[in-house]
Amino acid sequence: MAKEVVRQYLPLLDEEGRGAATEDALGRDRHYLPDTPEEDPYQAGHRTCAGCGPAIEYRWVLKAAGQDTVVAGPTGCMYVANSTYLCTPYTVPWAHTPIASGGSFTAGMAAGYEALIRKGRHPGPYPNIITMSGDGSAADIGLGAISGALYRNHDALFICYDNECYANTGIQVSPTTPYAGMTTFTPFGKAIPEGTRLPPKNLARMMAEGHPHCYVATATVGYPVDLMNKTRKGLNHHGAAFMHCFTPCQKGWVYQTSMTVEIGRRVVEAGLFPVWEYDPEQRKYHYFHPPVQRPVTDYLAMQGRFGHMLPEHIANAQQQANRNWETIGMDVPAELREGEDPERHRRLREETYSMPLNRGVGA
Ligand SMILES: Cc1ncc(C[n+]2csc(CCOP(=O)(O)OP(=O)(O)O)c2C)c(N)n1
Ligand code: SF4
Ligand SMILES: [Mg+2]
Repeated sequence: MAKEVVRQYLPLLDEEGRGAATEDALGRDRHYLPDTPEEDPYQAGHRTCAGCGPAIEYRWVLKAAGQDTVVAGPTGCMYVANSTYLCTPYTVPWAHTPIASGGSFTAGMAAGYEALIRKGRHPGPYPNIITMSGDGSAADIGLGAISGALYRNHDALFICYDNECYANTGIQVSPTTPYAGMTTFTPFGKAIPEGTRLPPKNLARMMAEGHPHCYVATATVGYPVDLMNKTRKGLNHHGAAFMHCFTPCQKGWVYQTSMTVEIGRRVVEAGLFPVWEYDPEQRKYHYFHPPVQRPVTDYLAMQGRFGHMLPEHIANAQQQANRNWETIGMDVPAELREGEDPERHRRLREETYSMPLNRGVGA
């Protein structure tokens, strides 16, 4: 007789009751951490760059998932920099997959574990099955395989760690490279002064709209507890779940190493990466409303990849952010509306901030 497939339940971490919080001048909780698990299935000793956002994301996700987890990683920085011959930083089973097949490999793992448990060949419970693909894989080369796995509703969590470029092969443009983000394939010049002219692919929204039975969420490394809880919600969801996580790449984006987490917050506060959850039962989006709303320059000026932007480009970026504020149901303050006018940036250039010259604001 077929055995029952028993699923795990991972309790959510407390995001309220922030007794130990110390707030910064802008009213943000800066140092709050609940009782996080002590286990670290992603250990120190890997070879990613200092301040690597994807490495921070890997660590928090695997901390949230715990030891009864299996992980797949398609080709990208988080495969290459983490695994040298006979050596990985994982204390859980991990497999590399070709860049195109993170979705299909993970679907196979999920179906395989179900079958083994039913046949009594794996003692169970059903493990936490996670694949973490770069944006080049999840939004481009491996998109079809992930979409197929989501559609067939395999019980696994599919994560895109988004460093907005093909980092491992030398910081080339990817479908999630933001407007005006410079990469080695989109240098700025006379013909295309903004570098990247296209808007980024809205990957998470595509996944939610296209697979309405799946749990879908966006997160950033700027909000670790939120990232851990969304990992757990995705794993607790019976069926396929997708998470799109914003993960700064200090090598490709050119910023001070210590600023990774700060950039993960500022992108949200600048309205350029809305953080939300899609609940498949209610078929509704739940948007996070950050307590601080900033001009996009507070975010852009921290990174060398935006250092070439001209006033009209900054105005375009502010326009994009303002539309995002409207989409998530927040008012657009007058100062941010004025930022849609290139003239304002021409005037401010000499006075308040240094676009297009990058001085590392916030460092
Ligand atoms: C089919 C295929 N095309 C190209 C490559 C070369 N390649 C290896 S890693 C990589 C970059 C992947 O980018 P992304 O998925 O965003 O991960 P990141 O390196 O940014 O972490 C590429 C293009 C490959 N391995 N397979
Ligand atoms: S290039 Fe970027 S993504 Fe790759 S290891 Fe370095 S910081 Fe991380
Ligand atoms: Mg990438």
